[in-house]
Amino acid sequence: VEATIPEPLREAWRKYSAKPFTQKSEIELEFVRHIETTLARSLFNCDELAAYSGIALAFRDRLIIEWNKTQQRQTFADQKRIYYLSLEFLMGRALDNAMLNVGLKDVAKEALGDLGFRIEDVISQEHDAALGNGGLGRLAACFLDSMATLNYPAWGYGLRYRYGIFKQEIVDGYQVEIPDYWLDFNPWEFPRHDITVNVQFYGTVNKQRDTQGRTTHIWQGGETVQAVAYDVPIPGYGTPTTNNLRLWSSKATSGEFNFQKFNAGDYESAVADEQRAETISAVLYPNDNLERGKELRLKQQYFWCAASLYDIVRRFKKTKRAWNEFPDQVAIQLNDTHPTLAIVELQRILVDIEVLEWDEAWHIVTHTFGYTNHTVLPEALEKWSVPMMQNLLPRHLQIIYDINLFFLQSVEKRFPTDRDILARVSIIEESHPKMVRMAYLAIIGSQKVNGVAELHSDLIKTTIFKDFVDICGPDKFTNVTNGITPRRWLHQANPRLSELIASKLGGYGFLKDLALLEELEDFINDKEFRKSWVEIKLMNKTRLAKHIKEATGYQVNPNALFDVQVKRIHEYKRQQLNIFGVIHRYLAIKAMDPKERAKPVPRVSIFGGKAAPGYWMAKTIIHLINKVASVINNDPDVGDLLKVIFVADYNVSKAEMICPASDISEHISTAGTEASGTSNMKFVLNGGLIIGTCDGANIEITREIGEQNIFLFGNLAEDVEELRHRHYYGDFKLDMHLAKVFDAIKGGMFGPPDDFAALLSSVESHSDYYLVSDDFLSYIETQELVDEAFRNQDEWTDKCITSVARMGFFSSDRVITEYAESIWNVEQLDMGKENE
Ligand code: C3B
Repeated sequence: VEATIPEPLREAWRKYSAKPFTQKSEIELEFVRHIETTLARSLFNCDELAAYSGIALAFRDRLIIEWNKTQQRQTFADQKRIYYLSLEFLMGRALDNAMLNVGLKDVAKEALGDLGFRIEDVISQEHDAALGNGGLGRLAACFLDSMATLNYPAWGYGLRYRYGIFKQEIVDGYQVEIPDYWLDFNPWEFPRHDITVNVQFYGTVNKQRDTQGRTTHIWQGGETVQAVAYDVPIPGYGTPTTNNLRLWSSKATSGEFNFQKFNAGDYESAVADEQRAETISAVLYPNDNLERGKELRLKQQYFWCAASLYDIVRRFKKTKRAWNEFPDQVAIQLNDTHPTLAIVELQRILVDIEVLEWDEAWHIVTHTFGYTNHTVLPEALEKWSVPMMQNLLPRHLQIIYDINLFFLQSVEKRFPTDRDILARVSIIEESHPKMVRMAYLAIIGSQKVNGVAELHSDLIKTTIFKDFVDICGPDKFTNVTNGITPRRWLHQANPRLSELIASKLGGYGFLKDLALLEELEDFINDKEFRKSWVEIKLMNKTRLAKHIKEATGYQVNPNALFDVQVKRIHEYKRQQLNIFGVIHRYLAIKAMDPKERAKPVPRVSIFGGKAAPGYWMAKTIIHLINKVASVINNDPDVGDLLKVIFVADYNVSKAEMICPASDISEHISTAGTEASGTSNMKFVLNGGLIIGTCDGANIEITREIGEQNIFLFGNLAEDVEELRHRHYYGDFKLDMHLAKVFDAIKGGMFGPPDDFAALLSSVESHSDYYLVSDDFLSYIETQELVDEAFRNQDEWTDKCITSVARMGFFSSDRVITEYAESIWNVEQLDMGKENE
């Protein structure tokens, strides 16, 4: 039977076609129907989890109707599409976001209320979709929101991990990792069992001559695994556009490869093969800014690139265009080097399968891709061993060698006298074993390379990719400073603040045009407004205090200064600097005459973040924070003056609670190491101030909000190299205040000193690579300025309001518009009247 229903029958279909609901009664009907039928519960048998499931399924249906229409509209418009390839999409919860984006949260709240539920309790039942580690994955999620909101025809492509980032528990002060199996009930995905791609690995390459006498390469894989598509609808805010995030899940190919074993009676080994296939998409690698070179990770990367490319090419071929039009129809953005094999795969498809000439194919490839670099840390730059790649992807390695050969030939022609340049820029590093430098391959195969904040984009041009600027010209390299979606990070996370702003600006237009926030400055002297502003901050702090009490047992005072550092634990992000500063403060309080102790500003130092399971030093930092917390929090001399809290299992939904509750947040990386940072933007947008180094986007935040509204300290990026050099040659003296902190730790104040010996010696006797000692004095002095500023609550509020008003630049809508115009050359879909 034909898939398409003939015209005369269509009227009957249209009559019953689903309409997106808008009314409370319709939501109630769908809610109860799903609970009774989809969930097979008897009437009235409904707890909060079932209520979540029911309302989520109702909204899922709502989204999919618009999703279908969006796909039709985009097919019909036949414009260039964006494909965003990312190994991580740190989405967090979907229900609240879906309700807000389609503009029905208030209606849903009433509907749930009618049926006996509080919407907050229902929302909090949802398991975070945590398919990412940190900033890079969350950036991808913000981009999806903005691309849909701005009506760009865009697809995300990723992997459907069965296990997301692990759950963190703190046991005796140590991090313990618990697997995050999150797929028990996930109403937000649609399995597409009809959309599958066979992906091959291993095997051999044979040369053949075709009928025209040309040499072609036949890759005969030794193993084939099936990729199955799972689609996740991405609703835009205030628009019907609902884009698609396609996640691939791995599965054994049906029939063929276990058939022989099965016939031979080897049933168990046939099953083992099936399981091995499923392993590919089983687990997200839990490293942030660190690469480990594991074969399974390379397999993940190729599996995902091959399936995505097949899908993209299939869609292009349906339009029956000539190959040279491919770059006019397709823009593929590589989120870091993780998807670099897509470059090689497209060249392989064009040359080996579509039999284009090499040069013609390469022209198409190099006009299709863009590459975003997110780090300059050497340990995070991907390199794959040549023997591993030879084994797993023999044809791809050949193509990489050819790309490299042609590239080096062109370099040699242009720089005939520079003897070392070829070795420096070769995709192949001549080490033992040889390594494939993925960033170089990504640069050579892309039309544009961008960093994620101004300083970072300058640094990649002057340090790690310097030679490529000389070779490719400066125009290939550009900057697109990161941003965040104001829908999730203001409206959803801080509904009261969003409402207050809307009441002053005459509506929620700022959620689509964040620059409108600047009008807030007109209200800076409005007494009622300021009062509400302060009350909202206090309410948000009280909510966090309640969570802290439930999670840790510690009672914190919501009127104290909340000082927050939440992000992945990493030496370069310098949580150690923060906790050493806390110890310094503690020692100062202890040394005070009891009568003097009324003076310091009461503070709660809040930490949160996961350490990669194999990153021992990061785990030691977590341990120290927790030990310091248990000493300080139980010291009667200190009371409310200082509390230290470690919030376990920091994730997107915790961030939504924490960001609105900070007075000050810490973004204190060694200058030049944090490419951008994005939580800095979230905190300021929610009316908190920043203490930070001159690094990443902190610099542009300062430029936008004004230096008087931020607490900057520490050495500059341009001085780091020199300082490291001096340390290396023995010119190092531990800061005297830090020395006292170290003495306290060594004296056993926070438990057995041996537990922290390696951490202290990374500063004292291993050259203090991250400049903790060099920045310590400036850090503690600046923290005193923070105290002083906080004492004057009126001025503090001035700073907060002014800063929020000037944060318009950091919307991910601005970011996506820049990518679209300067890198992708893609246009928004004209929505005609629909978008009114
Ligand atoms: C991060 C960087 O560490 C952040 O500075 C940056 O804001 C974000 O990416 C987004 O651009 N990053 C990450 O989370 N994981 C990596 N492997 C590399 C960078």
